[in-house]
Amino acid sequence: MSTTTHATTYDTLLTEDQRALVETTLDFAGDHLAPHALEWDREKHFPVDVLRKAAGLGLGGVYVREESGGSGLTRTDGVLVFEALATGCPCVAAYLSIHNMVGWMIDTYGDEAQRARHLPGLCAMDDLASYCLTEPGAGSDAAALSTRAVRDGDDWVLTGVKQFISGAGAARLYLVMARTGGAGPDGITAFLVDKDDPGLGFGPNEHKMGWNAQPTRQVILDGVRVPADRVLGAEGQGFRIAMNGLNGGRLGIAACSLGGARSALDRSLQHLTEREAFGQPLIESEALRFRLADMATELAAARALLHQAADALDRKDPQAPQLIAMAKRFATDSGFHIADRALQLHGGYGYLHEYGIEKIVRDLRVHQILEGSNEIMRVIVARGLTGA
Ligand code: FAD
Ligand code: 2MC
Repeated sequence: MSTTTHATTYDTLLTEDQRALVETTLDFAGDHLAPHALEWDREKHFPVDVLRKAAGLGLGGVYVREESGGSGLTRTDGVLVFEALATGCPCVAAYLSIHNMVGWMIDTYGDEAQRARHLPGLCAMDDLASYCLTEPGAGSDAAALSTRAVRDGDDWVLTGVKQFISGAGAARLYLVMARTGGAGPDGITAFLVDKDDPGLGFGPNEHKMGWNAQPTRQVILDGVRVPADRVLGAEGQGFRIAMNGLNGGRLGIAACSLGGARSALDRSLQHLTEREAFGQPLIESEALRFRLADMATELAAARALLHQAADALDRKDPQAPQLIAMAKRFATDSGFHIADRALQLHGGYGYLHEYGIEKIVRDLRVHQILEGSNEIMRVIVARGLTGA
């Protein structure tokens, strides 16, 4: 499949190492994700064995420091990796992004014992991770969460329900944000909960529009008792830890939208070149060529903004959360619109499962909702502008 639509937009800006990273990841996506993506979508199959293969390339601990057993890549490298992976399957790539968000949080906020306990398994993807912030009564307003953790002697006892948790049931480790103090963000603490902890249960796998190659379930905490060493970071620091994790996660999800859109654009170019109507290939139609040109332009603009935001996070720029919110909003909206236009360019074939375009549309739609909806991204950007 041609990648010429993209080479001019960013390849020249990459270092040799980054180019090799992109090539390796594209090969992995082409060999191990793309050929099976439609079947996984149909069968609602979560390809854990393939995730473990990805870990062999260092993709289980992308942002985990090398001294902690990870790949020690930057956020700028990370957006390249997740865009490339998502060309094969945005859904599987997005789960990997979530898993890596949790790994980074443990490496960054965990103590030595926590890093030693969890990171080897996470980096090898022998253990999968889930990030548990959302609740039935608290989604966008995450600081209103009501899952409670009550101190009992040396233990904490957690009670509540987490909603829409990616990887739930399959994951070994659940990073749970729970209320240990008063109302608002300062009363929240992050906990490391193990699948086998008594009292932990799961709802059924949700029936979804897309993202079918990974499970989404409620995580039900019914008096889950954990020792005090399961607190990640300090008591009351959980909301900030959760938000700092999401800064990186939002970059990853945005990159997955670019990868899906890139694949949809490549397929459209190929389809218009091969499909004939009115005595010539459709690609000869200027209207359709202009459509492709706009899609490629939007993709390049979204990528440029995303790379700028990733660089800001690497530099620990205080403006990074705003730039990330801009990039997440723009890249996920653009990605979805590019995929939707690709579907139109395929005519009736775009609507058929076997052509793979409608799956990309379904998968990318949710990126506008999760890891902070695009309305919340606007809230963050507007607060940055107005200071309130
Ligand atoms: P609500 O908060 O109820 O929002 C409803 C609508 O109102 C949205 O359009 C929202 O943008 C808008 N809105 C809300 N507040 C404002 C405002 N102040 N200004 C303007 N508009 C506003 N969560 C996890 O913690 N972990 C996961 O692994 C996870 N995975 C997910 C996987 C899937 C497939 C899905 C669908 C969700 C997942 N989520 C996960 C949850 C996701 O983050 C939330 O769905 C999202 O944050 C929105 O919350 P909500 O669904 O409660 O919507
Ligand atoms: N980076 C760093 N710190 C942040 C931050 C960010 N992106 N966002 C907030 N904070 C800090 C903030 O600076 C403040 O700290 P301090 O008091 O020290 O200054 C603290 O967190 C509280 O922030 P706010 O006062 O802004 O809190 P508020 O409740 O008003 O709103 C909002 C925060 C709306 C930005 C937050 O609730 C939010 O991001 N909501 C969306 C929830 C979300 O993204 N969910 C995703 C779930 S995961 C998922 O979907 C997956 C698929 C994995």
